[in-house]
Amino acid sequence: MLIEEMNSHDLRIAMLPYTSALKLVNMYIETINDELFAHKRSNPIEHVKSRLKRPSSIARKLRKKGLEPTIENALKHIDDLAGVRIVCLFRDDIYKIAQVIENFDDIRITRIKDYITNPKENGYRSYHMHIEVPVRMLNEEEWVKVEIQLRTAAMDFWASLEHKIRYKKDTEIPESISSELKQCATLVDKMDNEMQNLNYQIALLGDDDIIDSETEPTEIFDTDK
Ligand code: 0O2
Repeated sequence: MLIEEMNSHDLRIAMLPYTSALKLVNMYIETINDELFAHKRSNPIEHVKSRLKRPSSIARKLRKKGLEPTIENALKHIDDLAGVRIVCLFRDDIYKIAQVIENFDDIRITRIKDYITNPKENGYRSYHMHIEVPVRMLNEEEWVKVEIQLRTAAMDFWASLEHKIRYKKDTEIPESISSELKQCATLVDKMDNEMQNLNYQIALLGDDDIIDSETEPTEIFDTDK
């Protein structure tokens, strides 16, 4: 059956494992955040957003891949039905958090796409982890796919605007806008470099502990309904 023709009850049932997977991954991330704060007095995660992909977005992606937009195809061919975005202030924090996630015993890493080291042609930068987590359903345990995107706040700002332009417009993006966006991506990268350097210099002053210990671990979650 075509996704867009499914009723909301059937869709919710089909997506239940992904809803549970998101809860599990959010719990892991909260643990990482709390542990880093407790042991290192550091708050590397600025915020976390999680979402289930909308039916219209699933159908669009399947059509783009040349597939019929059915739920079976979605479950088989789409890796980001459940998605979590972790936004950090500094680029180094992205790799630190990715490393911690990789070390979790009960997470399978199936694919890494490092669009920070290898940005996309349009300037897009982010670190993508395709993972699987074990979800206990009523009758069985299932390994469920989740895509984690890690980026800095500056990369997130750029990607949000680019996403809006790309999906709002049915027509091709004018060359002038694409090229300006690409220039902005270069500026964002430069700013991320400079902020990272500044952060190192501040840490060398030896007061980084004082700065962070003034704050409790922040409320990092923002879940799309
Ligand atoms: P939405 O609306 O955010 O969900 P693949 O099957 O792995 O080859 P896929 O899944 O397109 O192809 O992989 P990719 O390129 O890693 O993209 C996965 C998601 O990353 C996208 O999901 C976007 O959220 C984000 N992304 C990737 N490239 C770009 C980009 O150039 N600009 C922006 N703003 N985001 C990007 P969706 O389904 O495209 O969109």
